[in-house]
Amino acid sequence: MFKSAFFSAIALLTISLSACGGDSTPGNASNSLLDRVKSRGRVVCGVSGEIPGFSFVDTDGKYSGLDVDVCRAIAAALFDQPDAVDYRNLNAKERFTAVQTREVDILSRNTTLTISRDTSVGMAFGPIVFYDGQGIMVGKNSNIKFLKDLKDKAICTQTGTTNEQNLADKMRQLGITYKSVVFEDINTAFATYQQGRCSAITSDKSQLISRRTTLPKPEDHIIFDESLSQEPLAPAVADGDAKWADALKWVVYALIKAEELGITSQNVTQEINSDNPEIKRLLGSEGNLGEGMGLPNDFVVRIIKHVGNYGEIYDRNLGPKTKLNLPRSYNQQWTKGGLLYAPPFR
Ligand SMILES: N[C@@H](CCC(=O)N[C@@H](CS)C(=O)NCC(=O)O)C(=O)O
Repeated sequence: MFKSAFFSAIALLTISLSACGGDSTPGNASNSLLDRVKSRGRVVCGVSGEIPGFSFVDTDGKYSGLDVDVCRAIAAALFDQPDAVDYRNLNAKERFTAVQTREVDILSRNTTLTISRDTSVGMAFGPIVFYDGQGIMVGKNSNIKFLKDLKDKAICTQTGTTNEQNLADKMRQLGITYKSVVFEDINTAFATYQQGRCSAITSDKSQLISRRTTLPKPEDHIIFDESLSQEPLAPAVADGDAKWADALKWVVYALIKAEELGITSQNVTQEINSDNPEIKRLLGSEGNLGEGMGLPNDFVVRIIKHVGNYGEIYDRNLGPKTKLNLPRSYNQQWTKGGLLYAPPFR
């Protein structure tokens, strides 16, 4: 009698604890990529490598860009070493297989989050790192101003992208016939457009703006104001590994939250002593949010110290001092009218 009352009291306590506190479900510790990556000491990141501002490899083999900085943030969180990343260049067609076969630990490559990719292609997406839309680029002197002007013209795009599908949908909807010229390689796609063998090229607007900077005369090309679609770009990992997916998710949210709270690479070491409880939890000077997910408690300090917050990353790669000069627009914090919003670090 006493025994069963004792056990029901314990059970009740457990229920009430899990109702008010954190999730008490045990993680699958042994099987997670998080543990394997930690013991390997390096993270393998799939990127494009061909898109300045997002992921680009220069002639010295050095990678840079917003997508690259997501990889660096993971490495900073895990190893306190943002350069402990091995990059793999992946084109649009090969990217998902590379995640499924574990050739890469993370895909951080201008990839649009869609329902089918999330549910049947076997990806688990992290938070959106760039809100984009699909655009059309044409020669300035081409007299092509609207989609209808592309009737029966050739349009270049890349295979295995949402762009290829969106263009088909849009033109079918408008009843406009056109010639789809599809490439696996982005360089061939842009070279073909540049040689005038396509009247237009379509891709995410950020990519068009980025690649336009690499054309001999960028000013000779214009991008339609109109967007054909929404392209929310997000990093992803293989489905079925909640621990690894959580690490990616909260590393990205840390970048966003740090900007919201005014924590930068310049002030992060002072902010460790902040009186603000939210900052204390974020930076691990109070609580054990990091340890709870298999990361060091100061993982956010490591990230911000080495890589900066989202705003710093944006400015460095896409901001007014770069060739791309992309306005923040939707990619601004929610507190400033944008869509970036990180859930509480609690
Ligand atoms: N966001 C779109 C497009 C992504 C995409 O792969 N775009 C091409 C340009 S059209 C690209 O980035 N290619 C780079 C490469 O192949 O390295 C998607 O996820 O399908």
